This record gives sequence, C-alpha cells and structure tokens, in this order.
Amino acid sequence: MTTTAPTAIGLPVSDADPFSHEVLEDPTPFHAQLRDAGPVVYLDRYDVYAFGRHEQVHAALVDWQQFQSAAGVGLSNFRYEKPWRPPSLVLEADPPRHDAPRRVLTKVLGPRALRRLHEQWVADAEVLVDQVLAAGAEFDAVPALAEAFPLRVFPDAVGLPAQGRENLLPYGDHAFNAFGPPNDLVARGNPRVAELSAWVGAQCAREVLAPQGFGADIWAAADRGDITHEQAPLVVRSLLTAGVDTTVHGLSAVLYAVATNPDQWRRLRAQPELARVAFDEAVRWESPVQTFFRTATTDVAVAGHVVPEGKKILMFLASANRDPRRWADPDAFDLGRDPSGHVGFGMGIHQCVGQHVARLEAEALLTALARRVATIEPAGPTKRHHNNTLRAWESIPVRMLPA
Ligand code: OW7
Repeated sequence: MTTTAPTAIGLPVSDADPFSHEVLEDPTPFHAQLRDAGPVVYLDRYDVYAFGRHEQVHAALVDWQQFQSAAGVGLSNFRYEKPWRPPSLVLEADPPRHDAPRRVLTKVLGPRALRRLHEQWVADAEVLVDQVLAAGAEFDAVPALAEAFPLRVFPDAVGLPAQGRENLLPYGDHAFNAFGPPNDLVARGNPRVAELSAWVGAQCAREVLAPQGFGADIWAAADRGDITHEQAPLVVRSLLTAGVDTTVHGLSAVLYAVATNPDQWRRLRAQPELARVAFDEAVRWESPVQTFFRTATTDVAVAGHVVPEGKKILMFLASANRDPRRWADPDAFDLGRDPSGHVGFGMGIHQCVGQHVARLEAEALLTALARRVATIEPAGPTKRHHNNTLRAWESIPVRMLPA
C-alpha cells in the first residue's frame, strides 16, 4: 500500500487495491497498514472511505441512519447505477422497508425453528464423518466436509428440489464477487449470471418448494400478512444467496484452524461443548465475509474527518476482527478467549439473520469430528479461492487419525 502523507485536511490517502489478487491471497498485511494509517483512509482508486479499526467499523454498523444499506452494500452505488439483480429486501434496504422481511426471517431461522432440525443434523453429521473417514485418513476437507455438510442439510431444510443444487455455490460466489469492483472475478462469473439467476428465481416459487421448510415458512408468513406475496420470492432468494457459500467458508475456516492449531483441537476434543466457541472464534479469526460497504446519508464526522454525503464507506470486518486495539493476541486462534463482539456476522439491525443456522451446522459437524477423530494434521499445500468479499479455501488437504 502506498500511503501518501495526510492531505491538507489530514486524511490519509491510499492507492491500494483491496480487491487485487495479491491482497485477496493474503489480506493480513494490508489490514495492518490500513489500521495504522488512521481511523479513516481515503482509497482514491475507488473514491471510497475505508474503516479498518474495530471502533469505526462497529460504530458504522450500528448507525444505519447515517450509514445506509439501500444504496447497496457493495461498491456500486444504486443511486447512480442499476443493480445486477433486484435489490435484496433485507440486506440492501433500510428501515422501515427492511423491517417486515427481517422479522419474517428472524422467526423462520430462529432458535425455535432450529430445535426441530438439531437432532437430524447431528445424525447427518455423524453419517457424513463416518463415510469420509471410512474412505481413508487423507482427504481434502473443503469438498469432503465444508461443502458436503451444508449441501447435505441446508437445501433440504429450505425445501429445494434435488435438481440443480449444484448451482447454489456458483450463484453465491458470483453474488459475493458482485459486491466488489467489476474486476476479472466478476467478468469470469458474468457468462453464467442469466442462467444461474433464472434457476435461483425459479426455486423461490411456492409450487417449487417443499410443503415444509424455510421456504414454505416464508410463504406462510405472506399468507398471514407479515410480508406481501410479492415479497416472498425475494425473501426466499436471500436464503439461497447468503446461506450456502458463507457456511461453507465458515466451516472451512474452523477446519483449517483446528488442523493448524493441534493444541486447540485437543482442547475441543476434551470439551466438545466448546464447538460453538470454536466456530465463533474461527469467524472472528478468518472473517468469511471480509467486507461490506455502506453509503453516507449526510456529511458524517468520523474521528475528526468528514465522510461526504453520498460517498461509499468500505468496512473491513476482517481487519476489525484482528485489531490489536480491541483484541489481545488477535492473530491467535484461541478457544480460551471470548470472541463475542467480533463483527464477522456484522452488528446492529443487519447482523446475520442466519447465524443460528450456521452455528448449528458447525456444532453438529465439529461434535461429530470431536467424538471420532484424535488428531488432525495438514497433509499437503493448501490453496485459497479468491472472491471479492469472501475469504475462502479451495483446498485444505488433511490427515485425520481416528480416536
Ligand atoms: C441477500 C452475509 C451476507 C447476504 C449476502 C448476499 C445476499 C443477501 C444477504 O448476507 O440476498 O439478502
């Protein structure tokens, strides 16, 4: 990062590209430079204001009045640019329009609804782990576990038909790329956008969804008048966009964390009730969702600077989650710390509405592994998957020795 001296008004300026392959491969040094440059840094390449410290990221996330989402939570400003798809009714909306769809999702994905799934998902995780271990001690944890488990349980829970489920990961990958600039990652996804969007759109219809599941629950909420029937398909679409890649990369993160921190795996084996802490700590440590943007609704004063009305703000969730001003030994994956207060699921009114689903998936998978696996070791070179928004693994070769 080339950071010029603070300008006349004292605002640090950087010409860095947070969406370059170099930064996506290893964003950690860039995040440190950004935090050290100041509480607000102007990224002149994109004409956006960047927050890398926990204090400013947290403050922006909880201030939806001054930092709006309705102009889009990617680089594209919906005031001036047509979105690539109809905006999400929750993610890309502000109160009051945001609130009814959000309330519906809160209930559909809430702890009460998940109690019915708990037993089944624990059994599914045990079957999957037994199958994988029976096939050999060495395997790639990304396809074998991190992708396989969510794809085994989540589409069924939504009530999707079996056909076409292979479209879920490519659609999500593109949607998360589309929050970034129109770079090569977006260009590579573009040829399939029409086909994937058509498939996702078709799955949101009431007749296509199973009579029981999250999808049917959303349509039932429309029947009750909690949202309109016109809104129901887009609310289902939120599940299909945000519910698969995020959990895959969250599970990859915790699997990589325990594979490279054998002391923490021993701790988890001794106390499997730490599974949820392990997952939250992995979400802090890796931040599967790295960044989101907001748009200033007015001239906003931030740490002695002014973010002008209408400008985009790039919030580095991943950087906030390793800010040494907030966390002791931030780069350590440590089951002994309290990771609450991390912003990996966001914060405030938009905080991840699916986090209980994600935590249940992680708890089921980690508990099944803790009961069966004595040691987890890296078994070859890992490979990153680059995405403009997601921190992802393509491959994590591991060796798991049974207990
Ligand atoms: C949606 C954590 C990301 C998202 C991401 C992408 C799409 C949506 C939500 O949350 O469609 O509502």
